[in-house]
Amino acid sequence: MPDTIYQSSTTAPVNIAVVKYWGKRDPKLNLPTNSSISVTLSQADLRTHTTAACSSKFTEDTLEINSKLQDVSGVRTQACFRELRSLRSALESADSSLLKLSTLPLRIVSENNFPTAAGLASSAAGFAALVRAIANLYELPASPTELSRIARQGSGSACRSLFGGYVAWQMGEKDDGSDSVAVEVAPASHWPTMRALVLVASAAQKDVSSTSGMQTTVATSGLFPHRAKVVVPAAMAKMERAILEKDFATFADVTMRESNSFHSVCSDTQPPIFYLNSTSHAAIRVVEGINKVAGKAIAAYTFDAGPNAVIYFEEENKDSVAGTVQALLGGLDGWKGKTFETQDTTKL
Ligand code: 2P0
Repeated sequence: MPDTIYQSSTTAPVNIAVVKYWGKRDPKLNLPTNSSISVTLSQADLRTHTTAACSSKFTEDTLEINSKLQDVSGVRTQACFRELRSLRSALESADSSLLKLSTLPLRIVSENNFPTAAGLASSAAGFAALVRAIANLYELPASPTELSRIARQGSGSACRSLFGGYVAWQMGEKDDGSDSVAVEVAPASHWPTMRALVLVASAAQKDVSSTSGMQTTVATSGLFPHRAKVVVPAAMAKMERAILEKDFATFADVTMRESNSFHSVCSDTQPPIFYLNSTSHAAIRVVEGINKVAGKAIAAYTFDAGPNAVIYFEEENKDSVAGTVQALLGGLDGWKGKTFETQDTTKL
């Protein structure tokens, strides 16, 4: 049927790293200088919904995000389209009864259920949803880990959004990136009491993009090699164990040290990169205070490439953590807080 439109829809969640990805050893393939671990947030609150369609009626590949047409000529989007088409084309060559979908123009329509102004990075959920929507359209028999290899080329952190729960991105060793993929550490159901409070200090666009910031860090920071070779491998091992043992005190210790280590190499970059502001520092102080009063770590802050805080805690400590943070910081100008659950993507 020449005018038929074939389509498939999917969703992908937002993930927040607790062991941070910062540095590429190969910028073209998005191969990282170190492994990382993230926690996936509930899709009820934060997710990208994407429909991938193809038809001979379409004249060219298009991508629309939140109703705005995007440029698809960039190497990242092109890499994802090329890899997925090549997998479909291999299926078509092996089975001549299959429709030749790989030759048809693609139309991708993507929407976030959270405002871009929420200050949360959307590229991770965005590329993960794009890759899975096309893979579903093409009926590729690919596992989430196999798809993560493709999503990684769209945006590094996107490879972790192919899974729910607790996810590791293994940096890999090979030059072709075939072993730089995401794997599940544990499903969200393994530790279902984990909560994340997202505090928006500023919804403004960041000054220095992650892509250019991390490349300047790799090129200029004297602290960086120590972080990549010594600090992160130790943090990875500790964090995986903390997740498997549901040891919140260790989870919190590694999460906070990791955030501080990442922002330290940012400050050690030339010219220095400052993502945190005085409001972020206030959030750190409040979490330190909460943990001191509790006599143990019941809250853990982390910051990505911006001033917004994500504070992890367990449900039983909701009042002590979320309640205190809201009471102390909620009145500050521009601060907004919301608690999110963690969730398995596979359960949706
Ligand atoms: C992370 N971040 O692990 C770290 C922590 C920001 C700070 O992954 O160039 O948007 O597209 O591969 O994935 C942000 O970097 O960068 C990021 P690209 P990406 O979540």
